Amino acid sequence: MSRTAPAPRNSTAHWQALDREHHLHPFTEHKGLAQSGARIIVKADGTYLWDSEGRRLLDAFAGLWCVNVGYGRKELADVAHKQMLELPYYNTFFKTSTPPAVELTQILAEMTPGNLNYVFYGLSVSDANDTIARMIRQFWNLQGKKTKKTIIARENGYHGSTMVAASISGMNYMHQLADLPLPGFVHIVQPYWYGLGGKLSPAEFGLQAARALEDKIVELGADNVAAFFAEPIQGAGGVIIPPDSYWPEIQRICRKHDVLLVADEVICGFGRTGQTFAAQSFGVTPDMITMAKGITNGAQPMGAVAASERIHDTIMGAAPEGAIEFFHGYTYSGHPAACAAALATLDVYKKDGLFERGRELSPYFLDAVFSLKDIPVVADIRGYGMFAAIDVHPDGAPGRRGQAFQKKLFANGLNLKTTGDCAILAPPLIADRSHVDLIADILRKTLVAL
Ligand code: PXG
Repeated sequence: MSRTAPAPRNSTAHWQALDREHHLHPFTEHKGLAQSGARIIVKADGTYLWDSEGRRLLDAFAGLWCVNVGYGRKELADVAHKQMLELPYYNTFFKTSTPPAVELTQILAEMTPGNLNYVFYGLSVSDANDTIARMIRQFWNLQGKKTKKTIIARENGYHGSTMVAASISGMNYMHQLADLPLPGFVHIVQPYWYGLGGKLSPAEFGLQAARALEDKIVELGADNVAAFFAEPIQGAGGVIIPPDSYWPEIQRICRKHDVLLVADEVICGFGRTGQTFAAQSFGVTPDMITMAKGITNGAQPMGAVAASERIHDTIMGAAPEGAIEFFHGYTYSGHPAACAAALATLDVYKKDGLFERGRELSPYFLDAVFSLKDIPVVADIRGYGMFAAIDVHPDGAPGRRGQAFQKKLFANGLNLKTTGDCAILAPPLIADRSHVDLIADILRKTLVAL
């Protein structure tokens, strides 16, 4: 117990001291946090955040890839408020539903590609990916192909933090101390041309990276492979944009070997690539997709799975011996306030034409980011739609310069995330040219002085 006088209530020191005492943070190095204290964010509006020191930060990371329609949207708060007065909670188990869940499902079934007409709700994409892994097992068991069990995903992919989602993820540092991946999850090379392409052209490398999937399927035997999971563009892994040749070849391989294709659209979905879902941008039709984040603008926790008719008909259809119950669900599946917030968010996308707006702003945004290429500390720049990443040359230990970069950006009024020595940009879709100019100015000023 400290004998020094406590910090005044509501001061930064007060929040930091209390936070340090009991709070276990996700993806955080706690020894370092204890020394520096947490950054305390106290409010937000539009594309800006404010911290407890009164500093205003332009948010070039949409919260955590969530806040596509911006902060402080009254429409979202109003519908959630109204719903919480009308029916704050009821479950969707045991043949029950609620109006917001019914309406949302209808709209999502229309928005999703192909015949992905069936939607299951969860709270996050970690649990949505668990749900998919479970559905896939049931699907192949019911199809009578009981050996089709292995899930293939990619190195450096991120699919969440539950035991199954972390096993699908291909980040070694997540696996190491937790004895992961679980049996039955394997990983292939990521389509990262800048890092792994060597002398190949992007198109050649895209085909080679896709064919690593076919090699793995042949090695394991197609009768043992259930599904391939991938983010259309890897987000957390550093905005890894596959060459154009990659996705069509992946689709061809999955179809040839009857391996289900699962697209994790949690970051890419809802306008980030210029279309509703990135699968549409890349011209592929997965069997299942996961979505979250931009579905409610982050204002309520929600994850969702969309499944094709084939999957639905097999899992939920009549078994030879009679009806099958789907023994899976979460207390908050289809939560009425979350569904209401999602309906309001989807309405804003439509009313404000935000997917078109992102598509129109994208060339200006990408030009602004690529204009930083001349700065000596910049190693690589990648971008697509309203995504971008800037790799800086390492300085000593990997990630050291990235961390210093992020810290200086905050000090200069820009919020974004760094992964190692890579800075990631995903501004809200409501951003305009003046926000892009400010992002580019702060980046240049900070990079030049790094
Ligand atoms: N899949 C993808 C593609 C994600 O980006 C998840 C699954 C897990 O979602 P939940 O809702 O369970 O958190 C995510 C989450 C980062 C970062 O560093 C990205 C996420 C989470 C934390 C950090 O970019 N995305």
